[in-house]
Amino acid sequence: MWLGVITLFPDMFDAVTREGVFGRAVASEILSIEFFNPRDYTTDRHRTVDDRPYGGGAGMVMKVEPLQRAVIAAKERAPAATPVVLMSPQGHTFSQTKVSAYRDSAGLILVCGRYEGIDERFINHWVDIEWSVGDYVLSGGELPAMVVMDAIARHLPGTLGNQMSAIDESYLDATLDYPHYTRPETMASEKIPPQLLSGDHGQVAKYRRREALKRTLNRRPELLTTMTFGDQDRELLLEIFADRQPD
Ligand code: 4H3
Repeated sequence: MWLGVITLFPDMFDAVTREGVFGRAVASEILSIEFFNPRDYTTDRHRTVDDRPYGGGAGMVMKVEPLQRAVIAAKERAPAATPVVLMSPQGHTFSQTKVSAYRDSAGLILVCGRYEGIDERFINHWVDIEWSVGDYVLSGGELPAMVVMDAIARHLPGTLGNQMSAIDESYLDATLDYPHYTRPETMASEKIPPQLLSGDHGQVAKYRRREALKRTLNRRPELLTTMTFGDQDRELLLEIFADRQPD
């Protein structure tokens, strides 16, 4: 996948493009990432990328032209029909379903805003999709862009060592993840759930599904309304309700 990032602070991305799953994906060319800094596309001596807002008010607004030239440059490098995504508190909530929808795309252009915001005419003319990583305002779109990049990169074929660990995640069907354990077997007298030591894969899968359903019911019950349940799930939910205790 090809990623183009429009940002005033490309150096912010060094750590995530060098380290971990994302770094390995870049190193093994599963992913390529290019940066386009609007300041490099200014034409005035002061390399101006922002200006005062019409209508007054505090702060500055990002100008159209430098962003526009940066996006045009990115589109020249991007695969055909690569969507332009703006990271914004006004966007649609980014979610695992969005990851699944875009992980097979040939490319994405991510626009990272700064200041009070971006001139609306740039958004109307150039932005295809607006995504929000949550209902809060950050000083820039860079951290949200890194969140999107990581979520998508880990689902690209070959990025995660054991591909199953991405697919196995119960998030694929909106339930929260089950608890995880590793050695030592006993810590502060808290033992490992015996089902996980049984060596019986069916038992393990059933234990994990029950815990995922119980945790989702206790913490994010609204996620269950988006799901359809098979026979085993219905059975597990009845067991959960029967011995319901606070999580
Ligand atoms: C995205 C961007 C939060 C999110 C963002 C999010 C800076 C957008 C500036 C940048 C505007 C403030 N904050 N929740 N901040 O995904 O350009 O509005």
